[in-house]
Amino acid sequence: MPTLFDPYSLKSVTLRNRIAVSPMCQYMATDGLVNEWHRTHYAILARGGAGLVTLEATAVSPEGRITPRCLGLWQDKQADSFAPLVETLRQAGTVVGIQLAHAGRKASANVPWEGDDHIPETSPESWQPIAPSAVAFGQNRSRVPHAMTREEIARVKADFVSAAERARDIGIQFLMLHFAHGYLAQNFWSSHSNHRTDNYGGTTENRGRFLLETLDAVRAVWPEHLPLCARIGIIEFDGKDEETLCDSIRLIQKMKEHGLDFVDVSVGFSTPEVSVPWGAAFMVPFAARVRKETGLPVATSWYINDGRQTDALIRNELLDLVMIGRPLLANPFWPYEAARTLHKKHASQVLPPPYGWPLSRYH
Ligand code: 531
Repeated sequence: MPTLFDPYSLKSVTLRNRIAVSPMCQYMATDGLVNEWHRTHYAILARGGAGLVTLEATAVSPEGRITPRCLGLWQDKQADSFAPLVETLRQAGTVVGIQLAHAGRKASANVPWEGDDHIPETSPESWQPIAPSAVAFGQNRSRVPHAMTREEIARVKADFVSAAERARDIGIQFLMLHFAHGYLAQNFWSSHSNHRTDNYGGTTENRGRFLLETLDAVRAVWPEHLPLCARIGIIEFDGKDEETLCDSIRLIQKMKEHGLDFVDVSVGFSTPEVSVPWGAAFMVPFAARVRKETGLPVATSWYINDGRQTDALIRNELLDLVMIGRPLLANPFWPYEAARTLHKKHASQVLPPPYGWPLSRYH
């Protein structure tokens, strides 16, 4: 029976424990470049003891940014800005992952604390979002996207590939494709946003085509010995949940055949008309079902913040990793706290020596 603090191996990568830092947008970049904010923020998280630090949603192209403040990997100079950060995190003993993203019809937004809505079209800061169909999300993202041509679909797949190559070349070891949260891939997958009549729309096979083709293209450049993961919105909470779940599980089974190694189970957020049953660990039963029905290892996130509960999720083999987000913003030393209280571990077993040695010596 594994515990939260047993190492976890996937392909050639071994995490020191089963705690993963969930990708969390910082919206602090300019021109997609890593800066002092990111270096400090991620170093604190890595030094707190997590086994995996997943860098936030990083855009594969300029129009794929959620906001003007998102990180990017569409240029070599952006990769250069990531490289020392990756090295710092590795030295702190964590495996470094990254979430590659294209925001689709939710792109060109103000950062959450400045409205979280689309930037007005008249502003020079805004740009034209693209999506499978010219259908707006609604509510705070009501700008109508441009319906992608087949050339644009091919170009975005190529952008995912170039960004994956850059991530590989700077030593990132865990790649997560952002196929959730109402961003571009989810726009293709969901009939809320995909009204296409060509072979990228209509049937579930057609709506899954962009996701599978992007996966194939990335897998071809992402080393076989390194884990390739996707965060997938498997349910919308829009009233058609069992159907969406079954379709999503079939898609994931296909993705497994196409080389996907790990699923981060999440919510679709494809339409504002939903009632999400927010509550402690509410996505765990869905993640466990994906795990059982696909045989792939899984993680999930959302309101998982109690150490004992988290340990139980791993011990009961419902999840393979836990993605912790906001609790780590409140307390980057959450892994140390959990290790101490649950497993009577010494600080030196979780923290880097300059913290672990003194804390282990004088309790
Ligand atoms: C979802 C979220 C909602 C409320 C609290 C935390 C997170 N996200 C998902 C994001 C961006 C912003 C909001 C991404 O998937 C990039």
